[in-house]
Amino acid sequence: MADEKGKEKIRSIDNAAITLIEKAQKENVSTVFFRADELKPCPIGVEESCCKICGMGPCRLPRPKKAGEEKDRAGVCGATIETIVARNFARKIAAGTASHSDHAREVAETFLKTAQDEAQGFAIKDEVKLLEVALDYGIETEGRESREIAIDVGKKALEQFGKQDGELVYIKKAPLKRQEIWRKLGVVPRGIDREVVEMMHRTHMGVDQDYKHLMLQATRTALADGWGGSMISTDLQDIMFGTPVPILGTFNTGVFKEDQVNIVVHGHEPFLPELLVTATHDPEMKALAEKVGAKGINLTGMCCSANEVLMRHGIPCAGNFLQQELALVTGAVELMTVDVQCQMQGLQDVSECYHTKLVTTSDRAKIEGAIHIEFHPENGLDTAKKILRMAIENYPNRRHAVYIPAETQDAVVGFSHETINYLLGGLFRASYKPLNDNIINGRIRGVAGVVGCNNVRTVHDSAHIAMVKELIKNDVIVLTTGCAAMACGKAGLLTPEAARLYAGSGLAEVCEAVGIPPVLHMGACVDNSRILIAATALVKEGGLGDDISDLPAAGAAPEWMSEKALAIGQYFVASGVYTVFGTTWPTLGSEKVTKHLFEEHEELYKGMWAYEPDPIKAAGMMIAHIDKKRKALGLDKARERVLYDMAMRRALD
Ligand code: SF4
Ligand code: MSK
Repeated sequence: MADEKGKEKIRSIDNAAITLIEKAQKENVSTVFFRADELKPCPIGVEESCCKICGMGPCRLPRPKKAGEEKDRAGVCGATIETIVARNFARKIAAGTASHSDHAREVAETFLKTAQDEAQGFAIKDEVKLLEVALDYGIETEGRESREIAIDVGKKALEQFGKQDGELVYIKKAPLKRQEIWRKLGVVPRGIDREVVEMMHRTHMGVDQDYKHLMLQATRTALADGWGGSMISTDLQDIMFGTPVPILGTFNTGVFKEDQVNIVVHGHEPFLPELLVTATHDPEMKALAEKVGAKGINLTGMCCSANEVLMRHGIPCAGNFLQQELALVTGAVELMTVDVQCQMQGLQDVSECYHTKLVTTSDRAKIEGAIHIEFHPENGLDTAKKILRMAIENYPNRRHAVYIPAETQDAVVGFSHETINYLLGGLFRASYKPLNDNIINGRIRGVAGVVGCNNVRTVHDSAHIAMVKELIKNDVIVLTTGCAAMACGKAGLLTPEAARLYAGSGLAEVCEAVGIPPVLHMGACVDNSRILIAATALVKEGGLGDDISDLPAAGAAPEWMSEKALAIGQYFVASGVYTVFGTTWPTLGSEKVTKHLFEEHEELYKGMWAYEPDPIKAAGMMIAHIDKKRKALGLDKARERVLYDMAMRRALD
């Protein structure tokens, strides 16, 4: 489709996505890409200069168009623009934290049912991790059965949500210096639900009206996500489904098979996807597939559900956030399941254009028009088989010519903190020492976490790939999760060969010696908690300072779109990480709030936010920060940033 100037609009750097967007256009199927053309962002809302939390508003307070026309801006109640912008930002953090944490609650409840033998098809798979987590929770393990320990772990995990005072247990996993910073500022979360509820209360009309004070509670809320809900999800999912180890995976929409029953699991909770993996091996299901004329059953994933089953079972990933509707446009998908988060309502309309059955499975999320089959752990395997049967029986109903793009890309995925520890140090001396040594000797310049979503307001995947290539070229090893990880997978950056092709000589040398890619896939959005633990392990190993903020490290979400990303960003900043977001920035309506986040947060947390939509410039900012930290550690010798000229960038693209 052409833009206003008649130029063909570039929507993705992924050829599979491009061809399916064109197919959708030809078939007159509405997707996020076309809806975004028709619906431009509200210029007042985009900078959050608008308050609509009471019936006297909405109060719209745009910035003056010309310099020099600045005047005090306040809503009908007198709320200043600082209060309004901070309140909006804090509410987004509360929503993001609530999302990760409600997922975690579901995990903890299912974990407890599993331990009590009430969950059909689940088991305690990783007993070593069970003991580690029990230790974190202060649970007695000596001479006790795994089942008893697991019941106590499940109960203790659930307590984290309703606690009213004290501290979340995982807070003590952070470096000691970090804990002291949080305690001094009074931002240690007491209980997960409590912080979210208090945030919503304090942002109600006429409550907390001091932007710095609001941001302290926003920080406490975000920490309840990163060092609370998300970490609980990661740990308990690992115990139930297995801690990921490196495994071969395949990315992109080319993973669909024309002559097989194609199913997509989409969303975030790994319960049903895990049991669908089991159900696809059932001989009865295989026979049924044959009976309807299919050569097999092809289970695939989308978004973070994909990450979960990809890194534990090698289930292929059909794409990231902006590809969810496009997957159905292939005409090859018999059934897509969705549970919670990041599933577009537009999926229903697209599914109706083809033969696809869209099935909602969570008791917390329905989509009008979709089939609702609720998943409960008590009869989880039966539900998985029922859904699988429905998919198989839908195979003969394909009514359009199937088009499956050719693009697929193999990758190595599943680098948990435990695996990195083991891979670097070996079984008998598992440690981060080789990584620390290589950072100290300069072969590796630093570490970057590149995470987050796709956003239709940028060219799909372009910012992720440009940023990650720039970082690894400059010897910065990248840890990645979520849809960013999938972008990297599709672009071939999650292979050991990528080190030779794209990394600087120092990083390439280390990757080749250890046999790892220069970009490490660490899982789903909740698994950003793995990055916190990896950063803490680097600190504890020694030689790189005594806090996360001392590390030559930075974080980024160049294509973020969800409120969860803001919660993640705030807990990274509050953990001492310099964090750069792209696409858009939701506090630009207030210079003071933006300055507070971008500058004054450094004084408070030794980490701060930054905003830069150009991914190359953003990578440059991250590298400059890494170099600043290297200098502070006395490691600044012999490091020069590789600057690209246009020809080099074109070659990379
Ligand atoms: Fe307007 Fe104040 Fe009501 Fe917000 S709380 S909508 S600023 S009157
Ligand atoms: S799915 S939150 S679009 S990473 Fe976790 Fe992707 Fe962002 Fe959703």
